[in-house]
Amino acid sequence: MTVESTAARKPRRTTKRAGAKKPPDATKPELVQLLTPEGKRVEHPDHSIDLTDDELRGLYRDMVLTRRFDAEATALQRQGELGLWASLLGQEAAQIGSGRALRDDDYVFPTYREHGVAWCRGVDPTNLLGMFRGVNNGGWDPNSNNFHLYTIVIGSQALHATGYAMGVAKDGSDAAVIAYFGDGASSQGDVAEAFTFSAVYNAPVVFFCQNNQWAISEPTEKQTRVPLYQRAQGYGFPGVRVDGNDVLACLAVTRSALERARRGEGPTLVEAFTYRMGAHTTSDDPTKYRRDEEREAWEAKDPILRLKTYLTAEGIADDGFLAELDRESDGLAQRVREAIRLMPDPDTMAIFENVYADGHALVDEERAEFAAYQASFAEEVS
Ligand SMILES: Cc1ncc(C[n+]2csc(CCOP(=O)(O)OP(=O)(O)O)c2C)c(N)n1
Ligand SMILES: [Mg+2]
Repeated sequence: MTVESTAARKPRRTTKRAGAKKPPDATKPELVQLLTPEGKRVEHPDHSIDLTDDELRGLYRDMVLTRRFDAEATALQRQGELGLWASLLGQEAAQIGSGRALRDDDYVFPTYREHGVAWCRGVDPTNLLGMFRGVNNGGWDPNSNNFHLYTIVIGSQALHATGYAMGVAKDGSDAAVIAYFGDGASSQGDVAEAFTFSAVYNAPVVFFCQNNQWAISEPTEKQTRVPLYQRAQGYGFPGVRVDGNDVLACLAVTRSALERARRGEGPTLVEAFTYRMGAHTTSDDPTKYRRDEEREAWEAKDPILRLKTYLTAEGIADDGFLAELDRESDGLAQRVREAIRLMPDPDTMAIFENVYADGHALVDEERAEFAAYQASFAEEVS
């Protein structure tokens, strides 16, 4: 066979247009990345970003302060000041990138780990602590910052966000809504229903799934056979996987998903591929179900370190800026410690108080049962 005859039998290749997209390969998940783990800026054909030095330093500052606040909260739980804490360690870029993509009039429906998004919305961090101490009714006024209350019932806020987004569209506003949930939540029926409703009603909502690889002790392999972002295709809206440890990519991808929602083109699923570097909560011990090497591999992709490397290499952040940020970080830690020492102890009977406006027989029964249970301890001690 001659070279010519082989060539003649090959299918004709079309001329490659500049910017022409390759069809997605379901076996190879794409990952939008604009900043590599080594701190190098790279470009992506569909997502670009152009930020001022001030904005870049701002993203770094947000991530550093959020991590410091989170570390302080974990320590406060260990010191008996909080009943529980769910750390966001490792997920700072996913939360700050997406949080800074939002407009003030957009509305956020978080799960329980979105301390970085709360920070971006201007929710006072001490309110988060009050909620985990059990001394405020939910934590904050959702409408003050368009940041809904933390939602412990896994996946339910995807439906709340969808309904809210349908309402926003009916009002004729161009605000968008974002729902945060995890890889584990993606298996919930509520999330599937939210995907269906938002798609058929073209709701202006962004589903921001932080795939931190674990749902307590269940790995992502137990949630899905396909990369999570590909699920969107079956519902008829786009899905995109972004490097969740790359704050620039998270900002760019969330911005374009929000813009799409504003244009009335409906929902987008963003899968932020990241890692929960800490325990699920302070009640959990991850050494029981995952290997240290896994965490070490993700530490090399640390979201804060890679931005620091980039900013210092480019001369965007100097020693003076970093030293000032250290001081600000210490100040924040001191402020939250002082605030929590002023908070009262939780009233364990208070959980029965704000369930129904007019009371309820079942709640009364439960209150009485719990009071008797507590009294039984008092008798044992005396
Ligand atoms: C409806 C419901 N089922 C089970 C639980 C118990 N639960 C609390 S957190 C969690 C895992 C959630 O994992 P994921 O969605 O990946 O979020 P992550 O905690 O990793 O951020 C489960 C099963 C719950 N809170 N609500
Ligand atoms: Mg998870």
